[in-house]
Amino acid sequence: MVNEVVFLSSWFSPFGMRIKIALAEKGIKYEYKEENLQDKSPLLLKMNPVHKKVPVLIHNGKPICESLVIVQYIDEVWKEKCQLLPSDAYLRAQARFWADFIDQKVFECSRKTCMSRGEETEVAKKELIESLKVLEGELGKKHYFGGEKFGYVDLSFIPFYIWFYSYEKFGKFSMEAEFPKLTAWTERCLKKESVSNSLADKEKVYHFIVQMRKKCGID
Ligand code: GS8
Repeated sequence: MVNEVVFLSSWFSPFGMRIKIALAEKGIKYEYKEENLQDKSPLLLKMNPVHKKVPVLIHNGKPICESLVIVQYIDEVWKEKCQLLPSDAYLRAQARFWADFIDQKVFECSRKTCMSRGEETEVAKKELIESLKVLEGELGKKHYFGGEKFGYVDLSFIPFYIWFYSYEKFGKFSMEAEFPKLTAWTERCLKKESVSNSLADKEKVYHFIVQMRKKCGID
């Protein structure tokens, strides 16, 4: 069977980085197309007409949208190598729960922490610290969120590492002091080439956010 894989994303998208890591973990060859979100390509608009967002994976001409859906698709289609979701149904449900928590809670309050000022930043920062504490507790003494092996929850969360530097700058707190377990977990994840080769530079992301803040009139 032919396996033509095209991947649309933007360099700064943490959601896109999930797909990059999954493709690297599975050793899948693909063509990467960088999207300019200020001037979206006809291909992106055709392949994701509902949300018009990256990432999109196009497998043999058929689009799959939403990063967590894409990762699950990759795991099901390329199932021989390096399973990302657990095979046990209960553990699989738990993994999906935490990935959803990362998107619903962590992403939302981290975006607000970096893209606000004054009182609004303080409220968002408090919520961000609370949700990261929940993740720190869930990780506990484990090596990775799923246990001994890097998996779906790790892959869903590690792209936000590139924002940690910006959390510290805008939220004025130290990730290492507040979250020693998450910090050690980050270092473990970064030792994996699939991860380190897929993440954007954290300072470049910080400067991008600084520009976005100016554009949105926050600074
Ligand atoms: C989020 C994708 C997203 O926000 C997912 O794939 O998991 N829930 C989705 N993509 C952003 C870029 S990253 O911040 C995007 O494409 N934005 C374009 C727009 O909003 O027009």
